[in-house]
Amino acid sequence: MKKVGIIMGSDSDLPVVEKAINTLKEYGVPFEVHVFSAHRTPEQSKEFSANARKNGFGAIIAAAGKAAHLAGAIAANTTLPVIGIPVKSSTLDGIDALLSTVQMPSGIPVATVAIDGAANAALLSIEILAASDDVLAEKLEAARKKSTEGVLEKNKAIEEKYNH
Ligand code: RP5
Repeated sequence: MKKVGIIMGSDSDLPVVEKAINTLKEYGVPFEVHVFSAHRTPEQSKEFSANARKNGFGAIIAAAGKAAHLAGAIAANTTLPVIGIPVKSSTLDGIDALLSTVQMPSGIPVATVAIDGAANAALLSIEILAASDDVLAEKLEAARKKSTEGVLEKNKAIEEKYNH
C-alpha cells in the first residue's frame, strides 16, 4: 500500500495533527510524519515533496498555521494529491491559515479541509488511496455505515424523549 506523508510546519501543530495520525492508524494505512516548514526549512520541504512519489507516497497531508504556505509549497513540487489542514494557532483563530491554504492559483491544487480538520484530512487521504484499493474501500464503507447507525440511534433517543 502507498504511504501517506504527514507534514506539519511546527511541532506546535502536533496536537491537531495527532487526529490525522490516529485515523490513519485505525485504518492500518502506513504513514510518515515530519516537521518541515515552508518558511523555516524550505529546502527540506522541497526535498520531501519532490521525491515523495518515488519514495512510495500516494498522498500528502500538510498542516500549518498563521501565514500557512506549507501545503501550497509542497504541492508546487509534486503532482501527488496534497491535502491542507489550516491550523488555528494565532490571534486570527485560523482564518489566516484557512485563506493562505485554500486560495491556491489555478494549476497547483490543494484540497483544503476545515480549520483543524485533521481527521477529515486523513479520511480524504484514505479515500484517495482507496480509489485503487478495494479492501480499504470496504473499510471506509463499513465505517460510514457504523457512523450512520450511530446518528440514527441518537435521533431515536431524541425523538423518544421529545415527540409524543
Ligand atoms: C506555522 O506557524 C506553524 O505551522 C505553526 O502553526 C505556526 C506557529 O509555529 P511556532 O512558532 O509555534 O513554531 O508555520
